[in-house]
Amino acid sequence: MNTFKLDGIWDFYFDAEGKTIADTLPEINFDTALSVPGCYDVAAPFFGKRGIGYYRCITRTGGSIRLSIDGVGVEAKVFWDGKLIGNCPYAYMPEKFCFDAGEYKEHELVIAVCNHFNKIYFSYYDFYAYGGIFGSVKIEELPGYCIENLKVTTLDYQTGKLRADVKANRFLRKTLPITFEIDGKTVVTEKFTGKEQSYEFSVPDFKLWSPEKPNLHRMRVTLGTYEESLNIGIRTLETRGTQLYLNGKLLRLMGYNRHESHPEFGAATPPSLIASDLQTIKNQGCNFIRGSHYPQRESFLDACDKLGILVWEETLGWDVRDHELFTREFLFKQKDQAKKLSDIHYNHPCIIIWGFMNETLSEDKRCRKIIQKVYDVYKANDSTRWVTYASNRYEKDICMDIVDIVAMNPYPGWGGMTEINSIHRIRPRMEELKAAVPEGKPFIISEIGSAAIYGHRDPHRVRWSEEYQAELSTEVCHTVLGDDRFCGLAFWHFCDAKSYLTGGRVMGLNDKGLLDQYRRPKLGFDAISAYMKEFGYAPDNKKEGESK
Ligand code: ADA
Repeated sequence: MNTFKLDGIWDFYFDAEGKTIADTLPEINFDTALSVPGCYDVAAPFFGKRGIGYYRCITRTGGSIRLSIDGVGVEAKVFWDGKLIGNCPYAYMPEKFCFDAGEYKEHELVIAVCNHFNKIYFSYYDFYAYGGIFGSVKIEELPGYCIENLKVTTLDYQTGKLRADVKANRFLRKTLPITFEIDGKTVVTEKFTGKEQSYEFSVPDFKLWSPEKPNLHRMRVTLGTYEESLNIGIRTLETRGTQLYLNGKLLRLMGYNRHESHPEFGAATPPSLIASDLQTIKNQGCNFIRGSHYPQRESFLDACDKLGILVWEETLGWDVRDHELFTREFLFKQKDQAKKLSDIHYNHPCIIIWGFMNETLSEDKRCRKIIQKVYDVYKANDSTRWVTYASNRYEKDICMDIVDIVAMNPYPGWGGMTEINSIHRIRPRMEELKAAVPEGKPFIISEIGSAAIYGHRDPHRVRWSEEYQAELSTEVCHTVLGDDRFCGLAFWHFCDAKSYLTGGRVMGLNDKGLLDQYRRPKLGFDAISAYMKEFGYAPDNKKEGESK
């Protein structure tokens, strides 16, 4: 089976007048060229523009194929030899399309990308809506049928027993042999009949996956002449009272929220930058990233699997206002995203939390229904992971009982702008928040932080100075990390990220990064590093290490 990526330089045309993508392609004069993956609105001549970008590549293939696109912004339609074959309705969401590519010869693939706001990506979100193709474009030449969905679940981390749930696509109409190999050893040889089957087996010479020892096994599955290979990690998540456990060991999460954002790449950050961001986080002693506020790239998740960085991945939806929130369309789109995301990224051991609807109206009964429904979709599709949303309704929140982990985004020490310094407010506020969490629920701080303009130094430690951010970050570490009532902490945020000039964002940036947008550390980053060096954050994990 032939598989290849189409990443490279594609033909490009920008229609500045375009508002929505039609189902038929117009006559296009591809007058320039751009990179895929890449964003068209991060550099001249299309910097900051909104419209439709048409990307074209010519590729030699044929027969039954599966085309994968690892995220676009803000939405896209996909055309094969001029014919519409599918939509990418959600920004950042990976999509796959199986179709008959025709005779084996050169074909034209056009991806039309529109970066106007839409009914899931609203203009008031506090992160820039980039236009482009954010991840790789891949083709798999199929024998007609294929495995549409493969879910590998750890059944018992003590014996290395797994279950693989296999769903074939609708083109499979006969019984075929299926095999599973792990690290080159065959563990299952069976017949695959019908559309869906499950297999249980033990991994020979298994090693557990954990943040400290991110051991991966290589799995190869063949169904008739179809095959696919993937990395798997053996690990189990569990809650005991208010505490989180991974493979039976107490787990403490410490890290950052992170946007896919860079001045030169926009949301199409290259694997080299992703890997160096993750190394920076890991070297500091952190083990956790909240992928705020949308689905993540495959390269990011692959790197987290390999480096042992735990991930909260979430659907797109940020502080959505009531007239947009309480519509059927919004609920449908949240549920649809939750299902797609938990299908497509199911096999990444790094993902431990599925999230949705950042900072929603969780004090409202009508919103409670939505939260329950999206939660149920995730849980029905994946009962092995924790599901939550990040709340900023605090004491008023009426939905905390629904989710597996209560997550809050408080900003004590940053608000209260009439004071010169509000850092003394952090401790008492954290005590109040602890009291607001329902008894018996694990609790994490999913965002906390303060703005600092890179290079802005001030002897009086005023707001927006690096000193203020450093002092606040240290106080947060002291308050949260030593206290067992908190299972985790994610600073807002790893690095500065492009937003808009509206909402008081200096230079159009969300400048609460501990690094600036070019990844230069501010004093706050060093302050956290110093804290981690002195105190660590998960003594239990640190002392013991792990054998199996
Ligand atoms: C919220 C939100 C973040 C960011 C942050 C801020 O907590 O979830 O996306 O906008 O506020 O910087 O104010």
